Amino acid sequence: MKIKLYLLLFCLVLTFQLKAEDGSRLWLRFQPRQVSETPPFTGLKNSSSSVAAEEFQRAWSEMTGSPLTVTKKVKNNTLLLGTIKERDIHRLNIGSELLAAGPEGYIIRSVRRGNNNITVVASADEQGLLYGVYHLLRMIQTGQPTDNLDITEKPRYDIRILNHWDNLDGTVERGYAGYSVWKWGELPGTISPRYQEYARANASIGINATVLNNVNATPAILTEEYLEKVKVIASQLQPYHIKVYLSINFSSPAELGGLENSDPLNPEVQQWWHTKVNEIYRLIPDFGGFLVKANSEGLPGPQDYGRSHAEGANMLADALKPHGGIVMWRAFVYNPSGEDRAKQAYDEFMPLEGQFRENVIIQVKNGPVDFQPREPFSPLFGSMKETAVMPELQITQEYLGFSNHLVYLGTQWKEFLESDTYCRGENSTVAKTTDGTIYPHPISAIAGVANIGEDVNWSGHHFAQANWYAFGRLAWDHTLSADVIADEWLRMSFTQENGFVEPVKEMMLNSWETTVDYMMPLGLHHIFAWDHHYGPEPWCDIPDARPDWLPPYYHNASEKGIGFDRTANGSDAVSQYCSPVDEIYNNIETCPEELLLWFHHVPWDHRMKNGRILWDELSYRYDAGVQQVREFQKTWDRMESFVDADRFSHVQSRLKIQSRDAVWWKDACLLYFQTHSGRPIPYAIERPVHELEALKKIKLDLKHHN
Ligand code: BDP
Repeated sequence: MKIKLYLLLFCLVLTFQLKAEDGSRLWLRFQPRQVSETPPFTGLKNSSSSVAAEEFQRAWSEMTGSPLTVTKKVKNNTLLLGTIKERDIHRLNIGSELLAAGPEGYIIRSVRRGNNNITVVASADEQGLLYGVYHLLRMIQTGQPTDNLDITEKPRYDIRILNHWDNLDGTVERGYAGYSVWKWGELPGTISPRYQEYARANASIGINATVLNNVNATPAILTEEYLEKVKVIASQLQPYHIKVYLSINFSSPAELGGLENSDPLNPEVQQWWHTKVNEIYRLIPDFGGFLVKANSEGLPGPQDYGRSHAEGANMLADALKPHGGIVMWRAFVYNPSGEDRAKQAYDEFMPLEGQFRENVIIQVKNGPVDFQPREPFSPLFGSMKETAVMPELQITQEYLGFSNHLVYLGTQWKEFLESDTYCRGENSTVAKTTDGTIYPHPISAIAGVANIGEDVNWSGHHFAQANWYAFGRLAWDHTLSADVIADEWLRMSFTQENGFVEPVKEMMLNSWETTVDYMMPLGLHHIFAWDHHYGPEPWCDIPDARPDWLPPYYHNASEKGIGFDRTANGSDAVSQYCSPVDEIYNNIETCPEELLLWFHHVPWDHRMKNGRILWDELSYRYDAGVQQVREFQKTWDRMESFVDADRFSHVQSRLKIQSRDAVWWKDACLLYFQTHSGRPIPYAIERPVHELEALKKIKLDLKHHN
C-alpha cells in the first residue's frame, strides 16, 4: 500500500515538473496540449512542396504523437496543400486571388466540398506554401480556432534579410551569443545540423535572405576556397527559400586579384567583378547579391579614387544585373569633420539620389547616428525618393545591454516604422516610404543585424529570441502590433496560460522604454564607455580621440545645461527633415520630450510639460528605469510555476544583472551630470549607492559581458 502511494506521488511530481528546456527549439515548440481533443485534421493531401508538407507532418506528430495520414481522396477534415498549378486548387476557384497574393503570398481557407469540411493552404509557388503552413501552425500553437478560416497574406517587403556581422575566424562583431553559427573551418566537408535549423526558424517567420559575413568584410570571402563553403551553406538554406548574400570589401580587385587599384571606373576592375560574379553564380545559381560598407570607419571605397558612392555601387550592380542580383549599399558613413555626425549620411547621399542603378538599394540605419537606445528616424527616409531605400534595424543589442538585458525591440521598431516623415504629406510613414507603397521601386527590403550565435539558445538571452522573431514578423507585415507579436512569441516559446502571458507581455512591452530611461532618457545618446558599448562613461574624454567618438560631443553638459543643439541656431540637422517635422523638432515647445536633448541644448531649469525642471525630470527618469527593472524581477519571480527550471533561473539571473546595471547607469549619469547642474538629486528618489570616482575607475572585462 505504502509503495503504491509513493509511486503515485512520484508520478504526480513527475507530471508537474516542467520538462527542462534549453531554448534551442526557439518558437518552434509543438506541444502535445496544443491540439484540442477532436483534431481539426484527419488527413493530408499534398500536391507539391515536400518541405511544406514535411514541416506540417513533423509538427503534427509532435503535437499528437502520430503523423497525419496522407490521403489520396479528400475526406472530412482534410488539410489540402498545393500550389496554383494543382487541379484541386483550381476547382476551388481561388486562382485569381492567389495571383493577387503574389509569389510569396498564400491563402488559407476553410471550404466545404460535398459533405466534407476541408482546409486549403494554397500559394502561387512553393515558397508561399511553406509560409502558409507556418501560419497555420502558428494559429494552432497560439490556440486560435482553425475551423472557419479565410486568410490572404502577402509580405510587405520583398527582401526580408538578416545581416550577420560574422567574421571568418568565427568571432561575431557585436555578437553576444557565442561564436558564429557558420563553421568556416569545418566547411565545406562538414555540415552543421544547425544550418537547416537556422533556415527553418527563419522561414517560419518569413525571412527569405541572409548576409553571411560582417559588413567589415575581408576580401578572403571571395576566394574560391570560401565560395565553396558559401555554396554549401546556400544549399542548406535553399529548400527553405533563403537566399544567400555576401558583404564584400571594395578593395578586393587589388587585394585578391592583384590589380593596380580598385577604382570603379577602371575597366580592368569592372572586368574583375564581372568574372568574380559569374564565378559566384556558377556555384550558387540563386545567389542574392552584395552588401557593401564603403568609405566608412576606415574601409575602402570609391571615394579613395575620387569616385562617388553611386559610381561604386553601379559598377557592382552592372556585374550582378545579368544574374538578377542586387547591391545593398550602406549609407552609414561619417567623417572626422566639423559637421554634426547626425547630418553626414544625408549630406553625402541626397545629392546622389536618382544616380543609382535600379538594382541598387540604399541601406539606412533607423536613426541618423548609430543604433542608439532611442533616435529619431534618419531623414533619408522619405526624402530619398528616386532611389530605393531599405531600413537597417539592429536585432543584436549592441547598445542595449548585450544579451544581459531583457529588452523587447518590437516597440522600438514600431515607433520607427510608424514615424511620419511627411515627405509626401501626412501619413508618409517610414514603413510606407520603404515598402513600395509611396515610392514604387523594383525592389523593397528591410534588414536586421542578427543576434544569432552558436549558443544553445541561439541568442544568449532567452528573451532576445523575441527580437529575432519580431524582426521577421514585422518584415513580413509591419502593421502587426508589438503587442500581438510579443503575445504570439510568448505563447509559442513558453506557455498559453494567460497567468503567464499577460504579465510577462506587459514586462516585454515596457522593457525598451525602461532601458531608455535608465541609460539615455530624454534624447540623450552615445554616452557609452570608450572601449565598449555596454556601460556608462559620460565623462569620457580621451585626448586626441575623434570628438564624435566621445560622449561629451553628444551630451554637451555644462553648468548652463545639456543636449545637442541641432536646431537652426545650432547644427541645423532639423532642416534635413520634411515640413512640418523640421519645425516640430526645431521648436523646443513642440519637440517631443523623448527627443528633447537630441535636438536641443536645454537649461537645467527648463520647465518640462509635467511642471518639473529638466534636471529633476532627468533624475526621475533614471530612477523610474531602475524601479521598473525591479518590477520586472518581481513579475518574473511570480512566474516560476509556469516556466521550466532552466529557463526560469537563466532569465532570473540575467534580470539581477540588469537591475545592478540600471543602478550603475543611474548613479554614473546622475552623479556626473550633477557636477554640471550643481543641483540636488530630488530627495524623493533613491540615493546613489556608488561614488562617482569609484565608477570612473570601472574597467570592464568584456569577456564577462560578451
Ligand atoms: C557600429 C558598430 C560597428 C559596426 C558599425 C557598422 O559599433 O561594430 O561595424 O556600426 O554598422 O554600430 O558598420
